[in-house]
Amino acid sequence: MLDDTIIAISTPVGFGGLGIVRLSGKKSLAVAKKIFKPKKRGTKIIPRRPVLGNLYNPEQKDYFEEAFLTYFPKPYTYTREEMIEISCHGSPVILEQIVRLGIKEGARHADPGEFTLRAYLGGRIDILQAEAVNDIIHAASYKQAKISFKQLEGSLSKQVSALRSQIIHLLSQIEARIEFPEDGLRTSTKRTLKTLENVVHSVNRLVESYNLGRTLSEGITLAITGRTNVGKSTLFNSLLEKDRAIVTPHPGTTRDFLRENISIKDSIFTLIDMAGLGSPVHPVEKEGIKRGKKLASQAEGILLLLDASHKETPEDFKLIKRFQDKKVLLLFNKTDLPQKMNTERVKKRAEHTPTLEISALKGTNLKNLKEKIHTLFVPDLAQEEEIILHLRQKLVLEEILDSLIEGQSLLKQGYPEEIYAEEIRKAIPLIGQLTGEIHADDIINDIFSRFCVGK
Ligand SMILES: Nc1nc2c(ncn2[C@@H]2O[C@H](COP(=O)(O)OP(=O)(O)OP(=O)(O)O)[C@@H](O)[C@H]2O)c(=O)[nH]1
Ligand SMILES: [Mg+2]
Repeated sequence: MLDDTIIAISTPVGFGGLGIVRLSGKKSLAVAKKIFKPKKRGTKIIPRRPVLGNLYNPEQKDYFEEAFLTYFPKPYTYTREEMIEISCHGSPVILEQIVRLGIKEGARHADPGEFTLRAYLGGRIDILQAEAVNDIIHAASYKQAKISFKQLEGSLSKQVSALRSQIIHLLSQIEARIEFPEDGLRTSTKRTLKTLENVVHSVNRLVESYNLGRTLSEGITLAITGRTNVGKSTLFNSLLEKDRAIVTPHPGTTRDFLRENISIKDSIFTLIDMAGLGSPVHPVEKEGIKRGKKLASQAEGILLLLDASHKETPEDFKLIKRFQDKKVLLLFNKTDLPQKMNTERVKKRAEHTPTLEISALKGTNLKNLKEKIHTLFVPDLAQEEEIILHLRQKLVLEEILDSLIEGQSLLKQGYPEEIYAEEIRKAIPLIGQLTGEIHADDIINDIFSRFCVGK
């Protein structure tokens, strides 16, 4: 499979200032030379230096576009193979023509992610780094992009490899005890247990970091909730800066939920507008409320809206209580109207819940609201902490954790070395699976099928 030469458009589908076609494989330069002619006859193609020329259609014996060609000789390329980049106008018609002609001249159309797959198969990056490539492209926030960049540079791979060394070291200690029980090599069980504890701790931290990783890569879900008519949909629209949800003066306007993304600073949030949590009059409203409650309970954060132009009611307190175990921002809305609500009393009942007075209709305090949403709901990252962004990685790490914990427990119960070493040893191939050193076709296919063609 690695014998052939692949070609694909690497820039997004559509019109653009520039478009890039890439080739990778032995015949890259030969294929490119058939369809690209330097402006100045006889110009030498020097590695890594763009050459200006014209694109040539060998079938019609005609030129059809101006382009830059850059030749990257192996092995210092993205794929570790010979590579060519053709950069021209971002016209889908022209880009597709280049690919078609390239195929005519002996290249094959690349599969999704095949350039990166080749980088992996060529040993330039491991699977963790390949996943990071795709994460950078699809980053939901600047923060996540930076994490992925570090992982592409190998930060996570290094940590995993340190983990493997620790486990191998531990196993060799145990094995020495098995083979030379009488020797001076005897390490105390206590010391083995201590090392094992450290390893368990670091694997566990990685597993737990996935919660944060998921939030960073998928965005943070915020449910806008409250009683009917308090201004949820108005706030939803104001935050989105578009007239997305229907707003009317009648309670029970929103029934189905709406979901839209906004970005605040470096992070993406998914806002959900939903039916007001009141006493339903209509069966549709009832269903809407049921769904709303479920969405609110699953959301990472709650924007709980109260109407400050009305006196507080027992239902308001009930809602505050319902969400007391969640991350809540309490919003007093309609502050442009004469205030009837005793906000101090409500704040007291809401205890430590942060609050803000706004007018969703007039846009008052919305800037502060965005600031507050960011500080409250975006998790803080310690710079040096590694974050897992993929469920796949988390699941393998959990299996590693299981085997280590099982070994730990057998050791504590006084089982012989052979028995608990066996459990700990199970972690080694799992680490190989995590980094892609152990090649499993279905996993590899699954990972690369999520890539764009041309990457
Ligand atoms: N004066 C004033 N009116 C507002 C404000 N926010 C919303 N309203 C009005 O309150 C009414 C209800 O607003 P919606 O945004 O539909 O309220 P909702 O909470 O989505 O209502 P349901 O979907 O029925 O639960 C509309 O007439 C809005 O114009 C505000 O900040 N100030
Ligand atoms: Mg509504």
